[in-house]
Amino acid sequence: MSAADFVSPDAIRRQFAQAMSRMYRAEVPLYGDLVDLVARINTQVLGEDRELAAQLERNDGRGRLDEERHGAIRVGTAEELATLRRLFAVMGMQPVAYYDLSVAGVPVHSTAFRPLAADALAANPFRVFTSLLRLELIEDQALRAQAADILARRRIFTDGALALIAQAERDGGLSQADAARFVTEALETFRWHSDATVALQTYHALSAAHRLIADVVSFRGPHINHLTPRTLDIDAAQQGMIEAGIAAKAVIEGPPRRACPILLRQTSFKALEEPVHFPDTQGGDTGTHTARFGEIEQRGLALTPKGRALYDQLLAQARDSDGAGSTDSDYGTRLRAAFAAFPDDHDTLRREGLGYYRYQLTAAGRAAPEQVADLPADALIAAGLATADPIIYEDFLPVSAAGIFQSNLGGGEQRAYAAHANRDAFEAALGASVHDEFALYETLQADSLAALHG
Ligand code: OOG
Ligand code: NI
Repeated sequence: MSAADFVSPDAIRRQFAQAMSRMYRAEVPLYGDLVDLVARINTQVLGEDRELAAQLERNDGRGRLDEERHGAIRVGTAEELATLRRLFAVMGMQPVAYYDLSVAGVPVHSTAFRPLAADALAANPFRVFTSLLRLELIEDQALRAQAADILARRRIFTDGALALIAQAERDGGLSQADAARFVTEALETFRWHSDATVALQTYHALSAAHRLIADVVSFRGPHINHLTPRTLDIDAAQQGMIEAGIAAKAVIEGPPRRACPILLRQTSFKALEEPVHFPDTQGGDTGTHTARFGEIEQRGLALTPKGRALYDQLLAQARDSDGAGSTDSDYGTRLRAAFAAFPDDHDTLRREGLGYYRYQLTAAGRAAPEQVADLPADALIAAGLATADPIIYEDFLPVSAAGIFQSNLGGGEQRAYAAHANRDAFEAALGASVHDEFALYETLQADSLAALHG
């Protein structure tokens, strides 16, 4: 078979994202309600905000919006993580960024698998936030050994999926028929299983160490725990959730509402309490487990390291001003007050080097190549010959992620682990290094600048 007969990784990713969405809709009907709510709000926003609609069109952003999702999973071993890396690579998804959640009391570290190139993101930006459990953070040695033993024995991939991954690696791609089989086989890894693999007592012991440990260790595989549509107005979405009687999280994670959205804002509904059958409780008691929830996000401008440092500083200021964290009722006020120091118009954000922008010639610019040739980007923009649109943030935020984890674990597990970030250990487990997100945005911006005079 020649390369021309292979399906593109983008097409496989789209099929997989759609299959995952169908599966999750059937498993968690409230997710379907969120998708419908977001679609309604996005249509309304685009009808009212012509400028935003034009900007999305200019940047190939309209088509992807209706399908855009991210999901999240948690795995237990290096081998599981490394095999996931190979599985996602078949769909053109690469690990980007390292997130340390231990500082927020969650015993995992993470990356996100996602497409890298502008055209691949436009085709389908599906991403999966993927966390690896840090067993070394379980203090009880016997429990740690037991968890490691359970994890070592499970197999989270089907034989068919493993064979097709190897085939794709060997041949450089998959045919249409094999891609369809790959999607079906890969989906099995992410399915929910209401049968636990451990005794109820073990589940309780793991849960007492940390509820997340029980979630990872007690089941056959890394069930997808949420799937998140992207809204253009998260405040409207939050309001819509409340009006629909959905138990929304109290606080929207991330920056406050702004004229120029930056990075990522997220809200979620609490995890469902689901019946679980334990192998030692025949016909009798079943237990419950909370793992799966719904989330909505709004994405904005990707920030440069300088912009990100300012964001981190202002967020810390809002959270720490009286040691109150993000859960009290004044938090919204403090957050808005702190972010008054973050410029909120695109000219200033761009000129001060706080965010990444995509440059393009306007129709007038394309019609006047000789005029364009002599002018730098700023002059082209001033003359109406070029536009600079925000490059959208495609990644995640560790403080927000910790907030999402916490609100879905219940209980007061805010205690930070003494452990530090351990990116080297994560990359050793992954079997690859993670891409630097700033370098990716920098390249997108530089390519667009080069194309102005190309
Ligand atoms: C992942 C939570 C992080 C996000 O959007 O920040 C996340 C998890 O609960 O496994 O999905
Ligand atoms: Ni999420």
